[in-house]
Amino acid sequence: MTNESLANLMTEKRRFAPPAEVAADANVTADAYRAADADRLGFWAEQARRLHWETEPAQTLDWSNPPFAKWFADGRLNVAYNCVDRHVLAGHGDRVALHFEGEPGDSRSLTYAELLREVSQAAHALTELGVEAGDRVAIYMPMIPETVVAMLACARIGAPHSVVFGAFSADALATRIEDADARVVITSDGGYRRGAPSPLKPTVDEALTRPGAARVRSVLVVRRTGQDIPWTEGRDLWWHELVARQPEQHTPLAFPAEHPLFILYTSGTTGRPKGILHTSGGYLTQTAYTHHAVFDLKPETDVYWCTADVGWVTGHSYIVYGPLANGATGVLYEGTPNTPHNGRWWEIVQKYGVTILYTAPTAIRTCMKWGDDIPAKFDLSSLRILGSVGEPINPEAWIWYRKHIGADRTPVVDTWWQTETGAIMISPLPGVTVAKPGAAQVPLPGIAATVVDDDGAEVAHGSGGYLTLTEPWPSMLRTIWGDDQRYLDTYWSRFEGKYFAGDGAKKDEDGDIWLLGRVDDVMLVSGHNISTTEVESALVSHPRIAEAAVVGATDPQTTQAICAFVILRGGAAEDEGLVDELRAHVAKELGPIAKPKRILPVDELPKTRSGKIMRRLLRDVAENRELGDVTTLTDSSVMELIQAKLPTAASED
Ligand code: 6R9
Repeated sequence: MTNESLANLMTEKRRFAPPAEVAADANVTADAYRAADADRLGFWAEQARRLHWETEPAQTLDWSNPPFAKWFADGRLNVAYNCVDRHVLAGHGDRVALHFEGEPGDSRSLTYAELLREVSQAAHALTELGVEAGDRVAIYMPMIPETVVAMLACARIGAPHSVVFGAFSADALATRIEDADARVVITSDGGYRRGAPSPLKPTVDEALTRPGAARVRSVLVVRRTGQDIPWTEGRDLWWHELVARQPEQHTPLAFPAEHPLFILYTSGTTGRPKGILHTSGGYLTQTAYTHHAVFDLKPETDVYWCTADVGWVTGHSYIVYGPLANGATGVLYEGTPNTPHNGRWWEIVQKYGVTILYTAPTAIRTCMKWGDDIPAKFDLSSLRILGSVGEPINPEAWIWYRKHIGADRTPVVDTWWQTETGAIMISPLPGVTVAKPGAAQVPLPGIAATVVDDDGAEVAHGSGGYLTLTEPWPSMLRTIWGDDQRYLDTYWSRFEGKYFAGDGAKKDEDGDIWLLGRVDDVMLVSGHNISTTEVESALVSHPRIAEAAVVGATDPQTTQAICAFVILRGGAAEDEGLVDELRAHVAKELGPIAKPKRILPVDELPKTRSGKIMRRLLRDVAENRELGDVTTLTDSSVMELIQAKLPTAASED
């Protein structure tokens, strides 16, 4: 794959140097790059010392059987002890670990001492249910403190958890329970979403009727909404009954660094979902280090909020493990950004004095759509660092984020990583990097990444290709659960000796990395490769457009034709000239070849809960096919609305 141009992504020429006050007091300076370049493994061995090891590791990396890595293999530690106990023992028991904000407005702040008590009791409860080290536990929960407690309780007793998104269907849940052979499920009666209680337990009940999930023997249920729920005596147990009667002290055992910590499923393009396996010591080292470095976390004073769902890897690494390993004070919000009003997030920032905010480009663009006046009503002056993750952030949204949320003052860090990488890999450092809006820019210290061509050769500056990782890293996936061959085939077979991430990227003239989206999404138009990211970015740079999703639909003349689905900015009205105006705008930004054949204004785009646009479904619509699997959509009615609009609004040449 080559990319024809990056004209639009790179038209934003402004550069943002780190603010003097951030640079002066930054956790990590440019020295970190030098140290890691001089001795990569020594650098990671040093980072591992952030953790408490029951047995200090003498080995750093064992790469004798690539690509099966072992990091810190002779070290022993307990992950939950590192995230909770040691902060209490260091005298920080009264520090808030989590400010929980329920969607209906209820709130609860949990200190590290309280978290320790709850995690200890939950660990005893799981043991009482017969869970032993190595046994898998499925967690199907809303965004409430008990979810974090449940994850840490599993970690404490060495039982790998498999968190399944609370929005997944009974079938999706059943397949994941079966693949991991989980015998215990932790869930809740429900959670609050969009102003109403939304049930979860009935979905678990349904999942457990599937033959593959029939071996589950216990379902532990947190009471959150108080709804009436079906109950199976002998199998179902209330959390508040079982957990609350357990002893408040629990002695954690140390496990080898390579002991499995969790499995997290990502949907493969075909068939069975892939259970990404992460282990303990390397994962915790890199999540803790990156959280410290990329967000410049000062645990005594910062209030850190990652808006991701805990069922996404971002929730695992940057709500739970990284921040808690660092003794951070975090915010956990249960609901949607627009319940009961479009300013709910900013109200939360104001209420808790949030200093670091980590969210997804799609959320930022949604806020752009709602209008600048909404965040302007709140006091956001506490914010000092903003982060982005999940998709390429187009320069327009980057600038908006910095200006309207960050008072034109805060650094914005665009962090590239994946479920498979476990932790952030490519990102600016807020006190070091001169930021380029729209680019993730540089591999973090200790990380080796590059862009290669079809033959696996590194591309020259100014060229595009495939993003690859060229050296093992501590938080890398260890395998696909139960399927080493699929691990080899999926990630290590395309380029000899390199991990291929599935993303297209370009190196600019300075060697900085710009992400261009999944290579599967690249369009082929009359012999030219065009990235969906670039056309989307060009569309969003038009003042009337808030969001855009672009797909290539099969076309008899041009191989693929560019189809764009756009959402108008708050207040902008759809008129006859709009589609022509947008096509002309893209032609001007990127060249006539990138001009969309069809542009369809819509009210919403199909997205997963982690905020990724499901282009696959839009392609189905654009090609008049029946829709594929919609179970991972946040809101499946979106597709019906889009389909209903299709025939009339399309613009043809
Ligand atoms: C953490 C997470 C991974 C895919 C990844 C890429 C896209 C994530 C990005 C980004 C451009 C960024 N992605 N962060 N693309 N810039 N800063 O998102 O994990 O859900 O596994 O998705 O997301 O395409 O390959 P996951």
